[in-house]
Amino acid sequence: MQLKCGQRVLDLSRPHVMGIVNVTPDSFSDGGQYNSLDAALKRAESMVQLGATLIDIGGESTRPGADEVSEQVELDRVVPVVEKIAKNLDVVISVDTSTPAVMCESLKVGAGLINDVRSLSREGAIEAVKDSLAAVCLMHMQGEPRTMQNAPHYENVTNEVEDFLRHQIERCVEQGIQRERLVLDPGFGFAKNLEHNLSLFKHMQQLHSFKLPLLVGVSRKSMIGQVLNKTTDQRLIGSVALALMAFERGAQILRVHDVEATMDALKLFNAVQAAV
Ligand code: PT1
Repeated sequence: MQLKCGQRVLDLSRPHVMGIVNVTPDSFSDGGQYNSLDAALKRAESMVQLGATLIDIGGESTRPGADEVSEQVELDRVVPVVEKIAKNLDVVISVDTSTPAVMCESLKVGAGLINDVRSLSREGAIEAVKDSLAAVCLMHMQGEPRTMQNAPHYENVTNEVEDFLRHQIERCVEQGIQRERLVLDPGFGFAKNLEHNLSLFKHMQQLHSFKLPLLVGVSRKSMIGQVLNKTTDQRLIGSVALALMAFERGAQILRVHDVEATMDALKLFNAVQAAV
């Protein structure tokens, strides 16, 4: 399986690590140290050297409780970073945004994947990506980041995530986005309590029914903190463990803060698999 991301192609017969570069001043786990242009480029460069084949750039925090930012603020934060990384590095640039104007401007300067935690639900989002060659990640969430953790409820979380994604795929295809451009994400930590997250993780393989690539983001999230009773800066080992388990369950793209540690785990996994 292959995924076209603008001018680049990802070979999905092997796993891909997507390095997170937050360009928010309040970034939940890197303390917002990388909000200047050169710092973002440096961070991305080091991630690419360590093996990341995608860099995910986000200018709006979507962690639980986070407020939305204005379109202009998001444009100012994200687009110059996308342009700079596109000019300097050989990597697929993913843009973590729900804002149509940010999608449009990012695509013009070299974005290869639009990663929208709101699954292109904002007015004009489908139109913004439709006529590009970029891939699109559709993710499961209920409600909005600011309030999504207020008593989320499911009868069967995996079935409901599957139904939601089926609906989003159909909506996108009907409106002119080719199915081959889509990537799916269960949305760990988005309107889900610990029990929901663990059950969804366990049964993630069910989402392969769509025969579309799966992207998983669990890096440093509170589900790890809740099981291990650890703060965000103590979640590296748990993050790597879950990333490897996601890969075992067929996830092709792993969205992580810690590229080197994740790559080490994947390399060991592959070394064992390649043995006779
Ligand atoms: C994700 C994701 C994302 N996560 C995709 N994009 C975030 N495609 C941002 C917590 O529980 O999983 N997939 N973009 C970050 N969001 C969260 C959510 C961060 C929950 C932290 C938590 O701690």
